[in-house]
Amino acid sequence: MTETFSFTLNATDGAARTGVIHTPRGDIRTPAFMPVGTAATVKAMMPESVAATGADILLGNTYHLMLRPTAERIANLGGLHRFMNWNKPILTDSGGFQVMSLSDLRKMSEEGVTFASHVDGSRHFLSPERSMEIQRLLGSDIVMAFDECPALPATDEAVARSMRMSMRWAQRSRDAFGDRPGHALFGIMQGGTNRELREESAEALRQIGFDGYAVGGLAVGEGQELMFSTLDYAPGFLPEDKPRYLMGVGKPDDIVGAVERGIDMMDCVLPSRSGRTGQAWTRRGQVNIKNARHMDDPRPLDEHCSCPACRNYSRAYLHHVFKAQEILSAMLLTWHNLHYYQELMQGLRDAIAAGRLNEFVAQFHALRAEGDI
Ligand code: PRF
Ligand code: ZN
Repeated sequence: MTETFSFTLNATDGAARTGVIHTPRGDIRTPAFMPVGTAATVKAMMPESVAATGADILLGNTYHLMLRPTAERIANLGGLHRFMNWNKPILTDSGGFQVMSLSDLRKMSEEGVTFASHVDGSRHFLSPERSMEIQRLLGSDIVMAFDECPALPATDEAVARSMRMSMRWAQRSRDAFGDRPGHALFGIMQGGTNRELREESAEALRQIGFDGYAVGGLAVGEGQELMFSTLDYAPGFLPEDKPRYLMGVGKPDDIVGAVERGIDMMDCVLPSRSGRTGQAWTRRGQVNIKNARHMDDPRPLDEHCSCPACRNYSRAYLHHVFKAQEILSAMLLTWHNLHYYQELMQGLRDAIAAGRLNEFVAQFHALRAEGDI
């Protein structure tokens, strides 16, 4: 195991890349999908089961953990890895994005943001400095800079003003993070769907210097077409020798399109959240297990899937436990969805390494077009 953080690029195919992020807590194979463990748990999954799906890294949230059980309590209990029994790498988001989407009574200034907790209404403050302190207390392996993510659509002027503040916050995040061997700090590019603003943001981040770079501010209501057209140029503004992380993405076809455009890491609640609402993701697209057509179906969800839900249970059973509101329903569907996502990432990594990503993507779309059988 290495004691430092580094990124090795192993192969490229067009704009797509495959490599390994080395951390003291283990390697992260890229392109990587990070399951979301918001409240120190990937909902409905034991951590060893998350690892069994093939995940090398989890995402945790500054916002949720600072409110409950608090970062100081987790630090006193030995840090987030020990607290939640996950010994592989953890990336933590910095909090600003969740403040804007979840909290009440927000008040934003150059200094930071004050807000009321969505849990109990208590008042809190987040700034670049406080976010770096919380992520240090949690023991996060990959720390995200504190930023602001404007909702789209927004005027160029509003996006530019917000992006420039995020770049000043990026410098403050860098200064507050300091030098922590083995831990990485990622900057977050903003700038909406405006090419000049993306370029300006990337240049500001490169000047500061980070261990990796995120593309923030996408998948916030602009639609897949605009997201992809932004990803046609935005990753290219970032250093080639550092990982590139697209935040909060996405559906399987979003992930494939992002990887084709040079993205190395992604996270999304979709596979875990869908697992709790009866939605399964398979090679043939989405399957709604609630549908009555599954009631008498003895076949597995996907006969080619090796996850426990597909190996040991019928569609009829998965339909039944969902309808009966059994906890096992969320467990099995979440496991399947995370397994499917990780298998997709392995397929992408193998295809890029073999220089046959185009074929892989064509097959991915062809099977989905056939639909569920
Ligand atoms: N910034 C941060 N977290 C995020 C985003 C962002 O822009 C997004 C945008 N899709 C998701 N999560 N800090
Ligand atoms: Zn399965």
